[in-house]
Parts: sequence; C-alpha cells; structure tokens
Amino acid sequence: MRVIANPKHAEHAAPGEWESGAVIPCYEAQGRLDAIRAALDAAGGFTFEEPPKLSEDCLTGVHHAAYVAYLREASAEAKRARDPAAKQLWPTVFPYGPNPRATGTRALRGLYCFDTYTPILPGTFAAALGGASAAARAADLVGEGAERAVYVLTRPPGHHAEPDRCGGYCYFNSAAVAAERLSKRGPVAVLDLDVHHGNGTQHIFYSRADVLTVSVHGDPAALYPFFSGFADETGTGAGLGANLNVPLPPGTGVKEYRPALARALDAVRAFKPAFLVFAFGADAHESDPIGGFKLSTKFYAEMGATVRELALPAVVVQEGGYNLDTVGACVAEVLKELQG
Ligand code: Q9C
Ligand code: ZN
Repeated sequence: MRVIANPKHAEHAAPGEWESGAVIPCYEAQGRLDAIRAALDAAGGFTFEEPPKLSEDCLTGVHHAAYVAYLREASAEAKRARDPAAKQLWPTVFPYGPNPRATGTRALRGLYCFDTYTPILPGTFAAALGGASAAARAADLVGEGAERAVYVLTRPPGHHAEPDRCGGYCYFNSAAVAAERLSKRGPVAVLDLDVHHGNGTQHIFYSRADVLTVSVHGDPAALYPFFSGFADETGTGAGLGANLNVPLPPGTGVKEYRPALARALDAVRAFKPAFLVFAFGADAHESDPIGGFKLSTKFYAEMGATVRELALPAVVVQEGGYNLDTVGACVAEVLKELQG
C-alpha cells in the first residue's frame, strides 16, 4: 500500500498540555508517527512517499480563509519571538456574551481555538499544512483510480478541527480535505473510528447531502469533545440524514463495539458512496491512555477486514492513538486487512 507521509510533522511538538491546573506531557507526541512508521516497515508491503507540494489550495471549502491566515501568521509570530514564553501561543479566554469582539491578539487566540489542548507553535502551520497536503495527494490518487487504498501517515491529527477553530490537538482537518477533494468526483462517506467524536468533520459537512459523515465514539456526556457527537445530530437542510453518530459508553469493549461498527457500515452502504474516507484512530485500544475503551489488537484486524467488505476506494487518514507501544500494531493490523 502507498503511504503518503507528512514531511513536516516533526515541526509541531507541544511541550505539554494543560489538565486541571497542571501541565503534563502532551499525549500527541512526535514519537507516535515514528512508532507507526516502524510498525509498517516491519510488517512489509508499504511504500512511503511525500506529497509533491504543500499548498493552501487544498483547504478551500474546508476551512475559512481568515482562520488559515490566522494560523499562518500566528505560527510566523511564534517563530519570530525571542522570549520563550512567546514561542507558544495558548488561548486563555474564549468568546462570551451576546456580541464578542475579537480585535487584539489575545482575543484572536480564543476566537480561533475551542480548548486548552491546542497551542500554536512556530512549526504548527507547516505541520498542519503538510498533513492536509498529504491527504489531498492521497485523495487524488484514489480519485483518479491509480490506487484502491492509500494511507495518510500524519500528525498532528485533524478530525476535531472546525471550519474556523483548532482544538483537540487538531489544526487542519485532513480527512475533510480528502473528502472535499473526492466529492468533486462522486458521493463520499467519511467513517470516523477514532474514539473521540469527529466534531470538525461533522460540522464541515453538516448541511451537505453529497458527503455522509459517520462516527463511532465515546459518549460525549463522558468523553472529549463533550459538546457534540450525540445520537440526535443527524444533519441539517440538504444534509439532513447525512450524519450518523453512534456514541458508546466508557469502557466499551469488542462485544459492544462490533454491532455499533456494523450499524455504521450499514449506513455507509445505504448511502451508496463512490469513495470512502476512513478517519482512523487507534485510541479505542485497551492500552490507550486517554480513550477509555477496551478494543483488542486482534479486533483492529477485524475492523480492517470489515471495512474492506465495503469494497470502496479508500483514503485512510491517521487521527489519534496515544500509546507508543501499541499504536503501530493497531495501524498495521487495520491496513493489512483493509488491503487484503
Ligand atoms: N487528559 C484526538 O484523538 N483531551 N484528539 C485529552 C487528556 C483532548 C483527542 C485529555 C483529547 C483530544 C485526535
Ligand atoms: Zn481521538
């Protein structure tokens, strides 16, 4: 299988993350990508390449131009700064009140971000654009029919990124970039099996009838991103009926996940898409430090085989998965079976 790797991922590495008043090591670390790559190397049958060019054009239709410009300029500002504190831009205050006015830099930090997990660092823009560009390349290869399945090896992840906000370690929504690109050629289904709800992807396509978004995830009453991912979110306007959320309780294991996955795949089949975008996270694995689900490594092979039964040309985009000792095996199992 061809793997399009984000050449710039290492330029983004958060020094820590803020949790309940303390700074802890950031789960979304550079080593994640190295671990996945090592596992695919060991498995064999994967070839690695970079996207031919990095271009902001692929973000059109996915992210607002003002947000893209903000992320570009804020990253450049962090790069120019000499004071170490000014090399990390963290939001502290978020919009409030009936008429929030964001003019100064501190307001903009909160305007374009929805949580405290997602700082802007000197290399954030380049790393995020590298992932989006890799996803665009993969979509073109699959869309042209040159490949049946292509894997996008990238970090930071993307599925929490909203049209005009970063959050959840995500800046540009690479899966949405692939889906938007493919949607020019036919209807697309996005299947999101990261343990967290793909709020950004849902939002980006919420009113569109030509892109189905389906997500199986931890119940947002108990798990990040908390504010969306509920079962009654089904789309709006022309997109009504083209969004499916399957929330599952904390502690979900294979027995409960299997029928939820079957339901998600039935919805994909019923939509009759021409293409699949598979937003894949390994953070539903039993060893994941933040997911709270209990899927086994063996089940990841079953997941790949089940998705393969859809028989759809597919772009697989890497999302979460935070145990450096197991994330590689999960990815390798899924991709080996998906490939057949
Ligand atoms: N105590 C993705 O998996 N919350 N994002 C972490 C840890 C943020 C996850 C809390 C989780 C974001 C792409
Ligand atoms: Zn996740």
